[in-house]
Order: sequence, then structure tokens, then C-alpha cells
Amino acid sequence: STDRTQPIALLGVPLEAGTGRRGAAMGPAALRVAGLAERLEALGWSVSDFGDVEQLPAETIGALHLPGRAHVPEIVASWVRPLAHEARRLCDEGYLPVLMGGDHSLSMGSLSGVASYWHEKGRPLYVLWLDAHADFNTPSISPSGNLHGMSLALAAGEEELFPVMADAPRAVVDPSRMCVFGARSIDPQERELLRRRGVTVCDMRQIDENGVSLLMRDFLNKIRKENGVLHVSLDVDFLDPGIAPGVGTTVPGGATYREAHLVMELLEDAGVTVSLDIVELNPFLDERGRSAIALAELVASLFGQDVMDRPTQAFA
Ligand code: HAR
Ligand code: MN
Ligand code: MN
Ligand code: MN
Repeated sequence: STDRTQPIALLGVPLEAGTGRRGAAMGPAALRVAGLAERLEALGWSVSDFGDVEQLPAETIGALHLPGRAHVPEIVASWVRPLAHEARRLCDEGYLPVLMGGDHSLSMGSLSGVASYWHEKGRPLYVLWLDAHADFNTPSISPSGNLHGMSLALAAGEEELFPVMADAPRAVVDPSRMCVFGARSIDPQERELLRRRGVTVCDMRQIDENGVSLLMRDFLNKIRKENGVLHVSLDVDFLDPGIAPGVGTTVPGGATYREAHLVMELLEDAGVTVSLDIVELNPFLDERGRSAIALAELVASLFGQDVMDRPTQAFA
């Protein structure tokens, strides 16, 4: 279902300024050690690892003034502005970009670049946000000021956050085309904003009551019906801390290995994914690389690793 003639581009984003603690900057290195590229190559993909994105020097950013609380937006900007350019360039050159984080504020850059490309192509861009959190705060409502809790809001066009991107390539993603999946920690005002903007939120209760497959198929069928494309943003804390302890913001009651694996297989069957973030991996907090390895395995399933090479009939 996925087109393996399209080359995959890996790009590291060792950014941790969007979070309250250190360690996520080691994420790209850990994903490489876990054999991400090799696993995808073994599945028949051509993979180019472009190394890590280059941070802009601080003096090219200057002081950024955001309303409310936002920690070190200048440092986040110094990563996500060049990232937006790189993500856009990779799309232009025909690659399927896979961004290896780094904290979730990196999606400000990846989604900006990817959205600008698909906006020009005239294809509706959808976003699947696999996360314990919705990352839909704005500086004026954020309880923490941490920018990794605001990246989806920027993509949805919340203007308070626009100074972070300045004139980097960008396009607004329609919030009605966003699905937050696996949520179990959302702040009160963030919840209100998600409602007002019309974001679909599949929280853990809905997953428990309906199962992954029903909810995912609804979303994926909508994308296919509209001839849309999908950006997937995979936050490690989507997974239960028992299988992925290597993240700064563990929340109990996360996706099991089997649930996450099914999400990946359904994505592969649907064949609509055009770009992927892998974020929030904190190797400093991991246990013998388990979280990095679980992520590499799940991403391999998203790209076609299969037990019996038996596609489901869901999208026939
Ligand atoms: N919602 C909280 C805040 O804005 C916590 C956000 C934590 N975000 C992540 N990424 N770990 O999903 O501060
Ligand atoms: Mn997140
Ligand atoms: Mn999260
Ligand atoms: Mn399959």
C-alpha cells in the first residue's frame, strides 16, 4: 500500500529547550543506535540519513515577545525555523521526511514545512497526534510555559505562537483535520480551546470503549475519501510507561504495545502517511534502550513490517 519507490529521509533534531528537563537532545542518537535506518532498509526502503539539522546562531533570532508564559522561545526558534526549511526542502526533493527528536516543540518546524508543501500541492493535510497530551496550549493559557505543550496549537493557526516561526515556510492546518489519539492529560483551558477549534480528541476512554481499530478507521477513511495526506506525530508518552519509560512526562494508562502496533499497521494499510515525527525520547531516562527499540519496531511496522504479509481488508 505504501509506495516504496519514495525515498525516506531521516533528520535529527536535538532540541530539548521546549521541555522542562534535559536529555531529549540525545533522542536522535538513540534512535540511530536502535537501528531505525537499518530496519527500514531491510524492508526495502531507500533511506538517507541527513544527520542533525543545524541550529541558527542566537543573534539571528533576537528577543521574541510572546504574550503569557513561554520559556526560551528564541532557542526553540533557532531549531524549528531551519527545520521548517529543511522539511519543506525534503518534500520538494521527493523524500518522505522522518524527523527524530528532540522534544515535541520540533513539530512546529516539521509541520510548518510539510504543511507549506501540501498547501501548494492543493492536497488536504491531516495530522494524527499520538500523545498522552494534546499540545494545544497557547502562551496565554499554558500552565507551564513549556513550548512542547503548544506545537499543535501553532500548526492550527494560533497567532500568539507565530513569532516563533517568523517567515519560515508555513501553512495553517485546518483543526478539523487533526486527531489527537491516546490523550489522558489535557489542561482545562486547553480542553476548551480544542473544543472551540473542532479538533477530534480520541482519549483513552474512547479507545477502551471502541478499540483502536474502529476509531482509526473512521479517521483514515475520511482522509482517503478526500484524497488527503497525513502527517503522523508520535510522542513516546503515547505508549504506556511500562513499555516506554524513556520520556520526561510519563502518564499512566498509555497505549499497550499491541494497541500501538495496531495503529501502525492500520496506518501502513491506509497508505496515506507522508511525514513522521518521533519525539520526546529521553535516553537519559530510558532503561537499556527499551524505549528507543520499541519506537524503532513500531516505526518499522508503520513502514510495512508485517507478521504474515497479510493486509487487512479495512481499506480494500
Ligand atoms: N499540557 C502540559 C503543558 O502544557 C504538559 C505538556 C507536556 N507535553 C508533552 N508533550 N510532554 O506531549 O505544560
Ligand atoms: Mn507531545
Ligand atoms: Mn506527550
Ligand atoms: Mn501490513
